[in-house]
Amino acid sequence: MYTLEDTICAISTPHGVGGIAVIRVSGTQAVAIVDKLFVGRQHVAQMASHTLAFGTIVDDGTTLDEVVVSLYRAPRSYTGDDVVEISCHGSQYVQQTLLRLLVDTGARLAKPGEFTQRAFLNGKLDLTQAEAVADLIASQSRAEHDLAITQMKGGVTNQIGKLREQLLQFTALLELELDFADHEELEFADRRQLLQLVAQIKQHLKQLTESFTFGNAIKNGINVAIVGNTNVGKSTLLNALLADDRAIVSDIDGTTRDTIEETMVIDGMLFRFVDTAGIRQTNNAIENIGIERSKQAAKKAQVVIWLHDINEHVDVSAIPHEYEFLKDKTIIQVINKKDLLTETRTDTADLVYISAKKSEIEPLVERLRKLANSIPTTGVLVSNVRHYEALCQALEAIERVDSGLRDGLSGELVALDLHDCLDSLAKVTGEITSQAVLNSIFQHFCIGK
Ligand SMILES: Nc1nc2c(ncn2[C@@H]2O[C@H](COP(=O)(O)OP(=O)(O)OP(=O)(O)O)[C@@H](O)[C@H]2O)c(=O)[nH]1
Ligand SMILES: [Mg+2]
Repeated sequence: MYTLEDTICAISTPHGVGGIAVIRVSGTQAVAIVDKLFVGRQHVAQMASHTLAFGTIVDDGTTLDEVVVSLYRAPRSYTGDDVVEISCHGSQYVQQTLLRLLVDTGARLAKPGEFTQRAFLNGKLDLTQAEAVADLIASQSRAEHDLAITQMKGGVTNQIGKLREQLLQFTALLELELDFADHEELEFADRRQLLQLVAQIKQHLKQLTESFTFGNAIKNGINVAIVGNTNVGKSTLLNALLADDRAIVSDIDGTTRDTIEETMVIDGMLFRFVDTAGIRQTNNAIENIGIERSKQAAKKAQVVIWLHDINEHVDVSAIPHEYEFLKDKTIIQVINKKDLLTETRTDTADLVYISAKKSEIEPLVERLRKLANSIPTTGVLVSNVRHYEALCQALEAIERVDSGLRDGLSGELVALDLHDCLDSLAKVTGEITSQAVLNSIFQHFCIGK
């Protein structure tokens, strides 16, 4: 579907009106095409690479706009092709006309992510770095941003490189054994050494796959479900957290029917709060659908805020039977409407008191802050499902190598599993890939990147 021969173009800045807009042209004909439209002190073809020139874009003898062109000669450009970027004024008319002129002159409209895909195909980036570009563009929190930058700088690639080194060392030892299979008395690579090396690789792969829990939380946000009986103030709490009148609040039981999800960044970490329908026995079919959705939201959440009304008899150990599945999640037990409290209470349980209505929610926010800070954000964390799945396959393969060695499996068979492991790692960086995988990755990019 994609070819490297075409010269492609797209508006790289957001759609709409702006101060300036940047239109990017990449390919062997980029310079020639722009030169047919650009009038400056010199032709683009005569410009030195990595320089700018001021001039006008002329359409049929009339000036369309005054622009600045930047030239990046292959291979020292983002895509690895010749790239010309035209900075024009951000009028939609100018942008669209310029794009049409480029197409009329021989360029083709770029598909989503096609510039980055070219960078990958031209060997400027590996696949993890290309994916990091999309993650960086989509990042909403500091942690997400840091994760993308580490990956873009080759964090994951370096880890894979280390693993591959260990694996090659292992293969060399194993092959030495294979070469001398006729001389059983010769033991070049003793089993202990091989097993030690396998243990190291396994440990390394385990660390990487386990880091996905954190990486995923950073990338997709920490899901927090606000759950509790009707009328305890769940929607009021969501509004207080967002400092916005997002959800409908009323003293009628069963006000919230559908789940409402909103995001917020606390201490650099993205949180996804889900307000849910209050739990109660009801014959109302629609409300029951809402209650079922509350359960689903709680199932998906990593953290549950279990909210109680201060006048409710609170038995925090008594999570309703049908919510048993919450056992393994982080549950924060919160007592709301503390403004209604007249006497002081001494609780043994770990309860957080708030007044959502009065926006006195600091003790709860403090808990969330602690949670945000407990998530490691430095070092290499796997945050991409595709990487996670390939690393899990690599881990499975190395576990087979391990048990194969212990069970005295022949060297050739062990080598097969070893190659499986190497192949899985190569899938992460994109050394082994298919057009279908590439399409599924790049279709999620924006046009112009
Ligand atoms: N005094 C007091 N009232 C509160 C507080 N928080 C919420 N309320 C009131 O409690 C009532 C119910 O609030 P909601 O936020 O709609 O409760 P909910 O848990 O979302 O209820 P459902 O959607 O029906 O499950 C409203 O009248 C709120 O004004 C609080 O901190 N103090
Ligand atoms: Mg509600």
